[in-house]
Amino acid sequence: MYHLYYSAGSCSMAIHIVLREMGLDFDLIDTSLSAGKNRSAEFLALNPRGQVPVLVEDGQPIREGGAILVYLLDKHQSALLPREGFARAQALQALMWGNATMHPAYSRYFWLSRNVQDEAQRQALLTAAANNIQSLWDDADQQLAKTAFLAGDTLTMGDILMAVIANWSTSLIQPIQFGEHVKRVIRQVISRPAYQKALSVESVEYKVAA
Ligand SMILES: N[C@@H](CCC(=O)N[C@@H](CS)C(=O)NCC(=O)O)C(=O)O
Repeated sequence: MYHLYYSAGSCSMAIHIVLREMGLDFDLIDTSLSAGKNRSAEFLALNPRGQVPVLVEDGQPIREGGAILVYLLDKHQSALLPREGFARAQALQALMWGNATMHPAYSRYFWLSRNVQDEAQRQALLTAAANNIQSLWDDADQQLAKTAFLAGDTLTMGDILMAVIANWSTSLIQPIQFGEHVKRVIRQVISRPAYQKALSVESVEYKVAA
């Protein structure tokens, strides 16, 4: 049995969805960031950075969303991450694009919004960070104009992570314009039963790109 430390709607939701996609036995431990539950002594013992997700298996914590996803998808032989060859490289590229390019672009924005006090400087920095996020979505749309999904013909983990991250866009200083191809994939991803169940269990409303 797996134990997932999560905060509703955050990057941990990608792990939640995948656990459901694979029909695995798990429980969820509410580590709400807004309620400060990620600063509890119990959670900091699992992740001193105070960040979700953390997956615990047999008493052992695994941190870093990208690592958790690859571990689970490999261990349970999910089609969301092909086993070998170029198909695996493409799927890993899509997953890491979400985890190591798109997610940090949003993290940068949220960090600036919390830490820059001077109003003029804050507006300028948030605008620059939002423009950077927009350019990443434009890249994704260009890719998805050429292929059905981020990694090619079939849906992989990267598409699910992309949909989770897209839903963080409502609180930005300027609205993100999602291209038609990105919206097409997001619609397919969020209509999956595992995604819908995760939204409902976490009480998260999907607000963008419909
Ligand atoms: N590199 C980490 C980043 C995790 C991360 O940024 N998690 C966010 C939620 S999406 C978080 O817990 N933020 C709270 C904080 O940084 O204090 C990963 O991919 O797991």
